[in-house]
Amino acid sequence: MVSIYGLDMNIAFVYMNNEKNVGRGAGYVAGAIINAGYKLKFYDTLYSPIDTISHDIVHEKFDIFMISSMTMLFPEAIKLICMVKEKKNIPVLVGGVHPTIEGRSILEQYKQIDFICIGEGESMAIDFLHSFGTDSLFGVQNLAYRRNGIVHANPSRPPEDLSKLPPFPWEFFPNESIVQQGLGGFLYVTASRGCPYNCTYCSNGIYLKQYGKNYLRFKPIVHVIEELKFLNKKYSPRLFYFGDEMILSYPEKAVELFVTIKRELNVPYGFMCRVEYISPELVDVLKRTGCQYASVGIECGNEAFRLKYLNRKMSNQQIEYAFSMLKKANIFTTSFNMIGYPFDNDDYLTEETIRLNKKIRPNNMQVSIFYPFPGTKLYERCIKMDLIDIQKMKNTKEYFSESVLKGVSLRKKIKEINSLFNPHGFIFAFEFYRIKREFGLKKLIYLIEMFLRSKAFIRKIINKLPRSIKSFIKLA
Ligand code: B12
Ligand code: SF4
Repeated sequence: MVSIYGLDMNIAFVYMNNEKNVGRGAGYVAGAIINAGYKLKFYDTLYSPIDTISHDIVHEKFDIFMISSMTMLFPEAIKLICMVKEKKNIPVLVGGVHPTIEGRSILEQYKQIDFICIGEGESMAIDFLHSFGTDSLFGVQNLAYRRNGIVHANPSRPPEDLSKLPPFPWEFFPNESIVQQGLGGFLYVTASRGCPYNCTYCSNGIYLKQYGKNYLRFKPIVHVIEELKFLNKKYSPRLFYFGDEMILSYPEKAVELFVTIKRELNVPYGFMCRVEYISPELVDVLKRTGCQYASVGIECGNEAFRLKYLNRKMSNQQIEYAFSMLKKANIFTTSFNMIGYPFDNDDYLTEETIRLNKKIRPNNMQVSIFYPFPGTKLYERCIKMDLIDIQKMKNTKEYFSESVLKGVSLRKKIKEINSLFNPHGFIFAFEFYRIKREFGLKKLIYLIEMFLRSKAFIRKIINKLPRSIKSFIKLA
């Protein structure tokens, strides 16, 4: 079935972005649309200001305007949609985590938005385009829409079959977004989708609610390896970083993947995970297969709080054990921590988090500030207790510099903690780790000693030279 407009439709696709990074969700949906034969122009707001995009959409021949947004960038997305709609009546379809959570209320609130994708969008977008302009459009699964002023939300479709996804369109993103120089050459990849947990501050629970356990899927390993080979050849990253929500929730698949990476590519890799998955057996595999990096969520140093308010059932002992195993295996560790919880009036929890980190001594500590994401349990609590400063929330695009809770300011505190744990920044810590790994600690100390000695030796010789030569050297 193809719409009355055929494959001739021109789509403007905007990825709301504020970080040098690749938009996985936006990329997959845009890639699926191109793969189905439609014409699409991809915009990344990190590189194209929204007034340029709006000008393009108004003046170029586009038939549909699609946009992908998370919560923090949604006010900016609305601004762009309004700018376009003021001048051109083009149908607007919005997708992403935020529209998935707030679908109906967005359609009720913003008349400029015509359609919302609730949940995953690859097949939905194709069905949408195929049936555009016909009545069957209103039967497309995962679609919410307004008709005669009334908002409707269609039933959900099953989660995407990851073995059928078209290749990811890396060419939509500039090299500097693909290879993370700020992380010393990491390249984010994914092998799975979904996470079985339901932490009270995380949006993952929304997908779990929509799809149930079927949301957890692993890509065919051969597809992942093909992609890694392509990326390795084209971008030569220094490390492949699996940004999957919880790659280790498929232990056998993950182990098979790591073993295949070692056999077929022999490149360093890393991942995000929870301490529950770190066992001596797993660490042994990680060690043998070239794992160099693991970021592990702690979130708060107080065990009782973690359990009661964050729904994270892990003990401090488990955390200490997991970090000690990873460190013994010579894997660089980052701990993920959050400060500024709604109930932390006197920084008591923050102090406990600092204390736990001092004990486990990760190579790097990442600290973010609690942000109440709509649809999460902690957001509901904050709303009930009237804790959120709505204006601050509207102006906040990331969660590393300030709290959005009323009367709370954490600018100073977060700087203080970062300088306590990361005095020289991530790159320094990771490069130091790499050199140490390459040469061993003894050789590294020897090299530093040699370097310092040779510097002193050269200085001695220079001091003995006539003044005219010395000043020439200085100038050079
Ligand atoms: C990997 C990851 C990252 C990576 C890459 C993110 C990216 N841009 O894709 C990095 C590290 C860069 C990152 C950064 C951030 N992230 Co992040 N990240 C994730 C993580 C772990 C997985 C995301 C993912 O790949 N999902 C799989 C894809 C396929 O799903 P998806 O993105 O939702 O896309 C599907 C649908 O939404 C839909 N869709 C999406 N767009 C469109 C558009 C149209 C037109 C249609 C039809 C459909 C559609 O189809 C897609 C494919 O099926 C999630 C956790 C989670 N549970 O999702 C958090 C998560 C998405 N991140 C989150 C946040 C807050 C951020 C940051 C803002 C953090 C910060 N720096 O302050 C930044 C923002 C980056 C940016 N875009 O500007 C939050 C978002 C919460 C929310 N309600 O908005 C999440 C949910 C985690 C959480 N805290 O709850 N993140
Ligand atoms: S474990 Fe991580 S991805 Fe899973 S629900 Fe908790 S915070 Fe979200």
